[in-house]
Amino acid sequence: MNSSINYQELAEKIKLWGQELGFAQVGICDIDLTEHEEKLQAWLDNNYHGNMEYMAKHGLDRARPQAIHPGSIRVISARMNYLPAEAKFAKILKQPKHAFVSRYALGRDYHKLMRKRLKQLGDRIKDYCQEFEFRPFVDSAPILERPLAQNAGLGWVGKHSLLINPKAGSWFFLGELLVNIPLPIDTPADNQCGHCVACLKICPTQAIVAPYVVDARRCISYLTIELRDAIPKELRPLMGNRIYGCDDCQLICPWNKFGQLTQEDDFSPRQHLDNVELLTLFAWDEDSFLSKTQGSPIRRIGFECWQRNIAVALGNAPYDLSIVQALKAKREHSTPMVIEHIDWALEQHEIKAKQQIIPTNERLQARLIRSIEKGMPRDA
Ligand code: B12
Ligand code: SF4
Repeated sequence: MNSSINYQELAEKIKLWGQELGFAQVGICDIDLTEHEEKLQAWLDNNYHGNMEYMAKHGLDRARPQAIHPGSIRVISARMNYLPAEAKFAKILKQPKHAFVSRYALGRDYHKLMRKRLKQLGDRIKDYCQEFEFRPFVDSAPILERPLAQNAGLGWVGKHSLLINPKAGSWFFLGELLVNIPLPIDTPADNQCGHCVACLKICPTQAIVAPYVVDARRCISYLTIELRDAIPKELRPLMGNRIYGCDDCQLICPWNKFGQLTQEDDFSPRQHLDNVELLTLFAWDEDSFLSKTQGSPIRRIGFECWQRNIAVALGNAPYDLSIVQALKAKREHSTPMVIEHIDWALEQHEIKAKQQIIPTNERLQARLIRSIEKGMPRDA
């Protein structure tokens, strides 16, 4: 290594450059994740990854950054806020005929944006230090990003398994550079969840099966984004109007009162996705879906899963003839998987329609019985 480089000074510069490039915070840690190996294996052994084959494929390499990028000895971990102004969470979650799209997915896909900035950060470091080698990652590598960020002092892994920062909550993405120079490392953040279990309690599908352990197969984020097959019937009613991702465990987290808004215009909502009716989105055909979701993370789930998710949300909406008509119309030219979800939604509306009629009938019957009784002789 080049002894003329003052790594302490360089580490300070890196943090400053990171902020100039739009990162809310940058920290540095070593690559040792051995303490996570056993738990990661247990998570995989329990099949908590469901159909996410890429999780099982890389196995314990996720806890071994050097296996992904040989020669790495440090990780530069960075976080970027994504919450747009006026997030309108509660408002939309309370309106069952509106679509709830997770707040991270309202605007431009973060992967490209963050990777580009991380590459710019890497290039700046390279200009300063010739022997510097790096590889930027944002979700793109099988690597435990949250434990690394915790070790780099960016926050702690909360009971919902997401990284929480004491001054910024959890509404941020993570990304990192694996690097080959001996930068000084930061102090890992302390866990401050305490006795709070609000996220475990609020989760609509009870996906947080124990503190710090998420069974992805139950998580609405997995069901709406990662799963390519039919959504298990027993979980559908619990999904409400959430058609892409879920924010509930973060919404309830008391640390998110310190949540910070994004500085990136690119994360601003597109296509009014922060406040749009389910029927408007259900009316999109495949061409509209592809053009309207250009550059958005939503595009990667594809039109079929998009329709599947909206069909479930429509099934969860209160009875409405226009919803029933839209479901029936779409049924004519949908794939078998979407048809199955549409049929489920129609069944829900049949049940709701009956429930609306039955109470009226019961009331009428009761009135009828009362009037008959009144007109009847005492000994009848
Ligand atoms: C796969 C994945 C998912 C899956 C699985 C979630 C999960 N918890 O693993 C699904 C699709 C469900 C998902 C959902 C979401 N995700 Co996601 N996801 C990932 C991804 C690609 C990999 C995560 C991973 O490695 N999981 C494997 C498991 C084993 O990891 P783990 O949960 O940390 O495992 C530990 C615990 O299980 C614990 N453990 C296990 N057993 C036991 C037992 C005991 C006693 C204890 C104490 C601990 C313990 O030890 C394990 C090892 O450390 C990361 C990016 C990355 N490369 O890290 C993004 C990432 C974690 N996701 C992210 C986001 C934003 C989300 C959502 C909020 C999106 C949304 N709004 O819908 C939700 C949140 C749901 C939730 N509560 O987790 C962000 C999180 C940012 C942050 N602030 O932390 C990341 C980092 C992406 C990014 N680059 O920004 N995600
Ligand atoms: S994202 Fe939603 S479904 Fe997934 S663990 Fe959090 S609250 Fe539960």
